[in-house]
Amino acid sequence: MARAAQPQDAKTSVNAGEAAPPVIANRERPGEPVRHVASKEELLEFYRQMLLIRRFEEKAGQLYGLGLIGGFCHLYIGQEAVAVGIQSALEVGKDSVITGYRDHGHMLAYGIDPKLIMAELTGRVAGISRGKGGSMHMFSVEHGFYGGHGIVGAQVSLGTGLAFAHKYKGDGGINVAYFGDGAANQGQVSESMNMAELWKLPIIFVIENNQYAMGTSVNRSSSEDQLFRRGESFRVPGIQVDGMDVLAVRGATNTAVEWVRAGKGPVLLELKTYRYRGHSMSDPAKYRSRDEVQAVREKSDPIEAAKRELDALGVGEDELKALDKEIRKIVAEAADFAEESPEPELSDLHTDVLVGQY
Ligand SMILES: Cc1ncc(C[n+]2csc(CCOP(=O)(O)OP(=O)(O)O)c2C)c(N)n1
Ligand SMILES: [Mg+2]
Repeated sequence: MARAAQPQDAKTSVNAGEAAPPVIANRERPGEPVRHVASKEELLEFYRQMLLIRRFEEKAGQLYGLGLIGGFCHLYIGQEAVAVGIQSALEVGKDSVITGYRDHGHMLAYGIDPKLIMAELTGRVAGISRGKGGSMHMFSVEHGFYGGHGIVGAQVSLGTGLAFAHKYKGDGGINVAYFGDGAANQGQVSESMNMAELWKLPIIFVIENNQYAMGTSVNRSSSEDQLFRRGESFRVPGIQVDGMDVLAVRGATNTAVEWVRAGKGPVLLELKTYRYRGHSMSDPAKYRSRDEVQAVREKSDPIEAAKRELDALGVGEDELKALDKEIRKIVAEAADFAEESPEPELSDLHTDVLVGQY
């Protein structure tokens, strides 16, 4: 029989709403996350990164419209605070990251050169995966960025494998595996959580709950739509976070990182966020109203929220305008670079497919 929710149930959740997770007796859980306290400089840097992602994605949308980007292209506009808040808490080169096809923002937030990412989108040889991965399949082993994956949910099992490797090698790294609300219903995600908790693997499972999986809303597809509870039957603690607030994201990530790095096993973060654009560039978005999108933009935009906080910290409009100008220049240069770089040679068709010879 279901038990009534207790006040202490909401302890590990932010914005948990009325629903609260059951308490598991005598079990240590990560502490209650607190909103990250950022200096002016740090918040300005988060703002800069979020704006870079937004302007980059707007430009990618334009290049797609011009026919310069082929295949699928999934934009990250609206979700910027998630990648920036989480990636900023990781150690590049020590930790590993893996995500789905909506991956441009994660790479940018990890400090990867926008030119190399844009050239990958246009399928040019100067791209980070030599123009052969495209929007959905970008990689940078140097940064510990293991893609970019098109099979929904598959990155979660692969991320669990990366976490196993961190533990096996004893390199002190952790893995962050990002996936969507739709992917959260994949069987392999549950299998991965079970194994990760059993073996106390150093992994943070990150559900980017942008409310939709293609045209299906989370409430239509999920019997339990409070996705931070998805790990409960495997004893994976879950934290629900306002994914439109970069400092809330960073605060929850701090808590999760501390727990996971200490060898206590996985944590599940559910980031409540929203995508402003269609699922991909070819989505007419008939499953939701314009008013719904507009309302989120007006009330919860992560960049506007950071701007208001910067204003309160004394950062003037002029400084932010200059920053926007600088970012537009970086993005324009990336687009020029991506258009001018040559396509791969035909002889490259069979290279980089297998790591070794068989
Ligand atoms: C195994 C598998 N099933 C179906 C698809 C088709 N598909 C691509 S994206 C997608 C929706 C996934 O939504 P979500 O996990 O919420 O991620 P989001 O696109 O919102 O970031 C589906 C069903 C796929 N690529 N792989
Ligand atoms: Mg989704």
